[in-house]
Amino acid sequence: MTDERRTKRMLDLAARVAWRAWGDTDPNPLVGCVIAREGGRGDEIIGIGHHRRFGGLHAEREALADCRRRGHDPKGATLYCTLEPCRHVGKQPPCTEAVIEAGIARVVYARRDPGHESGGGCAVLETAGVESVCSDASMLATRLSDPFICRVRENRPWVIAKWAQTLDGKIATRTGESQWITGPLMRRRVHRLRSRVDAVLVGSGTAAADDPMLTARDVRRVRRVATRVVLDTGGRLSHDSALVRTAGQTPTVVVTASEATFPASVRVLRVGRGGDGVVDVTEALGRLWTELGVASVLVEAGPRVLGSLLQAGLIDEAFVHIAPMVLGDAEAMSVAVGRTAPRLTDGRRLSVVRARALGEDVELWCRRRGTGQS
Ligand code: AOF
Ligand code: ZN
Repeated sequence: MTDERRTKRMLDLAARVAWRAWGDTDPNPLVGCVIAREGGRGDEIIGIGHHRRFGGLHAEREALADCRRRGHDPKGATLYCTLEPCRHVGKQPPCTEAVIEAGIARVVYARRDPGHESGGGCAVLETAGVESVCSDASMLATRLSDPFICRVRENRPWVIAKWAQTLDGKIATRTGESQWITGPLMRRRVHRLRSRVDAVLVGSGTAAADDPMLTARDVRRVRRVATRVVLDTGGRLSHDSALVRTAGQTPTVVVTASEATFPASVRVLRVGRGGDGVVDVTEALGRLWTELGVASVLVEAGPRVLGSLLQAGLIDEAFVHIAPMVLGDAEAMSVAVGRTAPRLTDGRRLSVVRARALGEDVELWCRRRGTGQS
C-alpha cells in the first residue's frame, strides 16, 4: 500500500470514529485518532479513540489507552489524528506529552490547531524527535475540524441550513402549504439534527406561519438542548406563540432591531439593522457565540432569512431534503430570495459531502467550499 493510500485510510477511519460524538464535544472539536504499526503483511491497527465529550479525555489519550487495553505497546508506532495534538494544559493535560511519553515515532495529522495556546503541538513533537506531518490525504478528516476552526477564526457559530424542497427548488406552494414535502424519514433526520446543535433559528415569518416548537422529539438521546432563536426585526413575534409560551421550559431568544418587549422568560438580543433593512445577521450570529456561547446553529428559516444569510456568506453547511415532486408554479416559494444574481458566478457554490436516498426522498449534505488547509 502506498503511503498516501495508507494515510487516507487511517485518517478516514479516525474521522469516522470522531463523528460518533457529534453534538457532545462543542465548543471543542470532534477529534479522532488511530494508532497503527506497519507490518510485513500490511498495517496493524493497535488503538482507536476519539474525543467523546466536552471536558473529557482527548482523542490521542483515548487511543493510547485503547492500545494498552488491548495489550499493545505503542512505542515506535504511527499516530494518525484528525487534529494536530494540543500542547497546552486545558481541562486535559497536553496530548504532546502523552505522545512523547508513549514513544510514538511519527504523527500524521489532518489539520493544524488554530488555538493560541493549544496550537503548535507539531513543533513540540519535532523538538522531541517525533516526526510530524500534516496531510490532506483524507478530505473527511480535513473537513472534520471546519466548525471548530470557523469559531476560532471568525468568532461566530458554525451555521447549518436545513430545508425541504421540491425538484424545482420550492419549499412551499403559493398559499404557503409546506407540510409535508418530504416523508417521515426526513422529519426524523431533522429532529436528530436539532438534538446535536446549540441553537435552532427561524425568522418571525416562519414562527407566525407554522407556530413551531423547534424542539427535538423522538430521538434516542438529546445531546444538547437547542436554544430557539427567532430573528424578529420588527418585534412582531406573538406572545401567544408556542415559542413564547414555552420559553420557561426551553431557552428562547428573540433577536430584534425594535424596542419591543417580551415576557421575562424570553431573552432579547437587540441588534442593528443590516444593509437589507432587517436584523444584521452577522452581528446576531457573532453575539450568539460571544454572549450566549452558541457554537452551532441549525437554520430552519424561510426564504428571506436564508437569502440574508447566504448574502452575508454565513451558510457553512446545508442539509437539503429533496422530494421527487415538481410544482411548476412561479409563485410558489423559493428556497432563498433577496439576492440579485444575474450571472452564474453570482451564485453560492457548495460542495456535496454525501448524497443519499431516504424513503422516497434524497438528502444532499453540502458544505461551503474553500475551507481548505492552512
Ligand atoms: C487534541 N485532541 O481530542 C482535542 C483537542 O480544555 P481541553 O483540555 O479539553 O482543551 C480543548 C482544546 O484542545 C480545544 O480548544 C482544541 O484546541 C484542542 N482540542 N486537541 O489534541 C483532542 N479535543
Ligand atoms: Zn489534546
